[in-house]
Amino acid sequence: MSAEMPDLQSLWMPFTANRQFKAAPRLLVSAKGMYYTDADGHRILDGTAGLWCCNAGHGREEIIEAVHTQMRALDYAPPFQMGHPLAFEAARRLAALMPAGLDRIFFTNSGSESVDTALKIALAYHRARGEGQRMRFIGRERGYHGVGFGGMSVGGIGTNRKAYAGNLMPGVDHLPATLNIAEAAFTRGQPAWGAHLADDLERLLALHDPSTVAGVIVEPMAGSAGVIVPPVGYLERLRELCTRHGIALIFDEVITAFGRLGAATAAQRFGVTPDLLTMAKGVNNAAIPMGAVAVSREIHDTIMAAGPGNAIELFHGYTYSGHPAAAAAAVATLDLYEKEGLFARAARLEPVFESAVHGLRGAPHVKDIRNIGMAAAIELEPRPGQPGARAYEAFLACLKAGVLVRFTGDILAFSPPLIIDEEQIGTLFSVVETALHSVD
Ligand code: PXG
Ligand code: PLP
Repeated sequence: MSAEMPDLQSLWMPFTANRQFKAAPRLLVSAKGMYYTDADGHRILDGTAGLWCCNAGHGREEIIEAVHTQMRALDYAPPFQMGHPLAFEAARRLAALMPAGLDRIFFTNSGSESVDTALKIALAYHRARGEGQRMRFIGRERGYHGVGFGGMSVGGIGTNRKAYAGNLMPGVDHLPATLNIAEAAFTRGQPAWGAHLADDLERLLALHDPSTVAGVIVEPMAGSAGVIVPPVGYLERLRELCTRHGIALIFDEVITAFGRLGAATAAQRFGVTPDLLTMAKGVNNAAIPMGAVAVSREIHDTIMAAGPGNAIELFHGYTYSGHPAAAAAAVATLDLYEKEGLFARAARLEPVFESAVHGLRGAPHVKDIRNIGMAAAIELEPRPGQPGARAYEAFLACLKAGVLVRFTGDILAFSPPLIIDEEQIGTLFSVVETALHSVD
């Protein structure tokens, strides 16, 4: 190793096989544009935009400069009962990007906090309008909504819930996942099969009584579970049922917002507007931790109208809500997205990306390929008795060949920065193809 190896023992790494990692560490030491550099000095093409978050690519001078300038002027200001101009400006800019009507912005520091915030706002809204009996939430199997107790409860990934099962939020039920490889393998974009799965919401509402349900939360495209694209008509049906029964529809757009699907949000791509929309990651290119919730006027104004004018309307917030450095990075990032037309670029490159990933149909072990926008997944047949081993080995082979991909279970996922070019898309998938040929 050229860079000195740090002592690895003190750090308990998140969502990581710590013992396996520490036996053979993989350290990134710098990044610029589409590439990371590892501790050995190798250049690595970023096929994942970090963790679905560096949508404008790495080391963007405009963001670095904005953060520096802000830190020199004002390092921190309390967000409770005080304010600073850039938080307001970041909110104004975000509001302008959101679907029409979702123009009130609450800042958090992560996707997990955004989800817990959205759930709390939904409860507070119903209470403020005299419907405090609405306490249930409906999530979806295979959904990922972060790791807070709220998000974990509405989430639908068994491994994330198992150890905590006895203390999850009460009053939560789940819709079925929409992925069905038998019915819709190798679908390009939205599957034609599966809109009827939204009818399960009607069944759950009949079971619990709709007047007890506060909110329905889904990822418009499930990212963590391996790029599960909504069937044609599915989100529309959820919207219709929530509207009919006075239930808040929450889209968790922590991954899908900021161009991943070729539009500012998945809501805009699919033409379905939720009542609350959670985001994080791409909000400021992941330069500084930040998340946000976009809230409808109706929900915001209902909560604002409750109580006397000197009362705190919502008993919720974080020490770092709208942190000056994060807000500066957000404004600079939104400028970059706009100046470089990165959402439109993602839409333009989608067909190239789609045909490149589907070109791996027929490669060894490939069981399904799915994609939308600049997101795609290749699901592998698990090696008998060793679930996850194939995808892990393929991930390692890609890394060795200079390409970073994401693996989860036996799924490889791809979500490059939106600045990727056609040649780099070609390199990404040819490396993956070679890697698949190299694993048993
Ligand atoms: N909701 C959604 C839809 C997410 O994708 C979160 C909430 C939580 O965000 P924070 O910032 O608290 O991590 C996420 C995060 C992966 C992967 O590779 C995905 C996420 C995080 C880490 C890895 O699938 N999504
Ligand atoms: N725990 C303690 C003891 C605290 O004092 C605070 C905030 O003041 C928190 C947790 C919450 O921290 P944050 O606002 O960063 O979420």
